[in-house]
Amino acid sequence: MSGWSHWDWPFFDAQHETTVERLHAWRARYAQIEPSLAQQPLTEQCRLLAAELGKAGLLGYAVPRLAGDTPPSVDLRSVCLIREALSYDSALADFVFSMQGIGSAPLWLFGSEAQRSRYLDGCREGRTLAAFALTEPGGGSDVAAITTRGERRGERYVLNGAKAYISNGGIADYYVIVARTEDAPGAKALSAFLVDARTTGLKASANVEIVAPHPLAELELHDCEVSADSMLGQPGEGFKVAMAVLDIFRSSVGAAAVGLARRALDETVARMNARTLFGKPMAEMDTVRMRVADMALDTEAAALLVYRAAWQRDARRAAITREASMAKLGATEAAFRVVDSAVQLFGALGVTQGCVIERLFRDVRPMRIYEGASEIQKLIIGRKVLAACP
Ligand code: COS
Repeated sequence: MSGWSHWDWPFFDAQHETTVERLHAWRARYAQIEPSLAQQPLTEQCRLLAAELGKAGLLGYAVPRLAGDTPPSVDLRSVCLIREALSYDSALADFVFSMQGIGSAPLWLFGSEAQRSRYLDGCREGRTLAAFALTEPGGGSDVAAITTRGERRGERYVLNGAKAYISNGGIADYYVIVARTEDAPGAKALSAFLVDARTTGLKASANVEIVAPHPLAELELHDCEVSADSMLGQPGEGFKVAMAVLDIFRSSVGAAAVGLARRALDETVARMNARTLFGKPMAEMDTVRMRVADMALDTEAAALLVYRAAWQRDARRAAITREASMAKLGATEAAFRVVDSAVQLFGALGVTQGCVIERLFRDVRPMRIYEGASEIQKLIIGRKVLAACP
């Protein structure tokens, strides 16, 4: 990771040296396990990666231990450093890490003592896989329009509806499911539930295949009964739960995108120096130099947006809705341009199956869609900027 020296930026503290040391150890371990991992089916790869990430002490950064009355939180700069380094080598390892964070955050942010103690240690150790079920077949961008119902019947809620594109669907041990619990439209009628994967009436479909393979399924909820104390937070707080989780993890999607961009840039630099065209190394061609300059600028600017947002949340304990959206939007769009340039400079090899650049191209594309499409990030940023104007 030649360009990976930014952890001495002023955004970081002494504690981040430990994060970086753990990442160096992880990369050495990953190089050992990668060949045998690749022989396993996708779901098994995810379980093994979760166990390894747990053993390496990395999942603890996504699933924090709770200390007394201090409001639970992650060190977002560490989460971003980890996602960047993981995605540089393996988008699947990054996926596993991020899902443990996204799927556990509703518990450590809003869960009761009983809910937390049932699952969080397992999440931190990589024994328990988590999932967050927000998106529905009717759409994912408009959270306030969720149609899955949660009807109260005495001391129980009965869930009916469907969820789509649920990461870890089919392999998760539990799901956080957002459903409409009031007979009213809008954001304030939603509540979040913690549903064990073995609950009767909850069914996951076969794996949905996408360009960047990872466990992904549709969920069917048919008279799925849960006790009233399965709710996370208060009735009507489902939208708040979802936004709180997204506010934390959105900037880290940008970090994962930076990891892909750095890998594309490093691979491109190596190839441009090695390959001769029209009698000289491609690195000596001005057209190549200009494109590589754009790639480097995009990568560095993206990293600055990401670590600015993470620093702001960690150091100032401030809400970072606008900065997180900027980091997610700026970094995923930039990484897409960088990887696309790498494909162009690699020529036919760049679109050949098995070439690292081809894999990066498939890995980067969905990032502009999930955890809030680019258009949603623009909507959030535009609203915030306009509301702040004098
Ligand atoms: N943090 C805290 N509160 C928030 C918030 C946030 N990030 N965003 C909105 N709210 C509050 C608002 O302040 C508002 O409260 P009041 O009614 O008390 O004023 C309420 O929640 C409703 O907000 P808003 O009117 O902005 O909701 P909209 O339905 O217009 O839009 C967006 C919300 C588009 C931002 C939301 O639906 C969203 O993030 N969509 C993308 C979802 C996504 O990322 N899906 C992919 C899931 S992959 S896990």
